[in-house]
Amino acid sequence: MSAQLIDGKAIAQAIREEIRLGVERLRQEHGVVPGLATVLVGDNPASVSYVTAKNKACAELGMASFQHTLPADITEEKLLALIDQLNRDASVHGILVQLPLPKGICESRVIEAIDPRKDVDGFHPVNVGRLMLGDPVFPPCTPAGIQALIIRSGTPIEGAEVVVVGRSNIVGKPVAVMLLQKQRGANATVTVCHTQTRDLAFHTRRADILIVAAGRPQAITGDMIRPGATVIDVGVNRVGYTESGKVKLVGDVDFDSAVKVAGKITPVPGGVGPMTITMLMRNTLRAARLHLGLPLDG
Ligand code: L34
Repeated sequence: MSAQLIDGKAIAQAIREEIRLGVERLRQEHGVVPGLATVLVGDNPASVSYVTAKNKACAELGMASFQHTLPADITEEKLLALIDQLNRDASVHGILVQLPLPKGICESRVIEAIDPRKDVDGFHPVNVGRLMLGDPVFPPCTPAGIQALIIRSGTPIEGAEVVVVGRSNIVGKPVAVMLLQKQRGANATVTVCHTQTRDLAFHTRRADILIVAAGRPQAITGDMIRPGATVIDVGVNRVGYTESGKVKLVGDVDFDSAVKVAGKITPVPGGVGPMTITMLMRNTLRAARLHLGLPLDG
């Protein structure tokens, strides 16, 4: 038996079409075009490719994007000055500072400088707090994408045993909180594993839904997966080049062994990645609606 593939690209495309219609309606009814400012510091190849994809998605959905590319040796002061300028720019509804930032720049200080009403990543402490309380204005993009993938794959979340591998502020912690909430599309029993977990496989084998954001290539193998489980692979690791000279990507799950055991599984690429960008687009539309005082989902 081989697991059913969860096609993140196709699901992302379907959601993007809904967002495109929302953007079009906002333009017609209110004369406002949602605008996203992206800030890229340095030239990390993965970051360059993700930010490029984000700006391209804006164009495809009828949104404006303003790309700011800064040298890796920029001072924190100058970066903070740019953020201040974007906070005050009325054509900018969302601000995204691509992470990680170069050494010497304090990420938390930069994130806290973003106006929470424009924090489309949902990383500002105010937005993290709202997420914890169960009523986020900007659900963080990768966790929101994961939740949407699970729901659209037809896997029930209510009452399920969810195991998250990884406890980062970007993925592990927020996705655990989201799936724990007393809400539709959540209500799971959530376990969070990490580098100090004593017996990782003991936990992962109990999972109906296994979410892997370990940050380590192929950390989870088929023998660690419960037969029939839904497996969400959040990892995007660049591990050399294919024969045709393209970057070779692998996830945090060893796909070849996992696909034989899982019930449903996301591929890398084409799984969570496209969903992250889609949820950023949704949050940018929400930011524009917030700016206009409109209901966020509309
Ligand atoms: N501020 N920094 C901020 N916000 C984020 O939401 C991110 N993240 C993570 C890194 N830093 C961030 C992203 O955007 C990771 N991430 C991200 C976005 C898109 C993709 C992967 C990670 C993606 O589209 N992945 C494609 C393959 C792309 C490729 O060829 O490299 C995929 O199909 O998985």
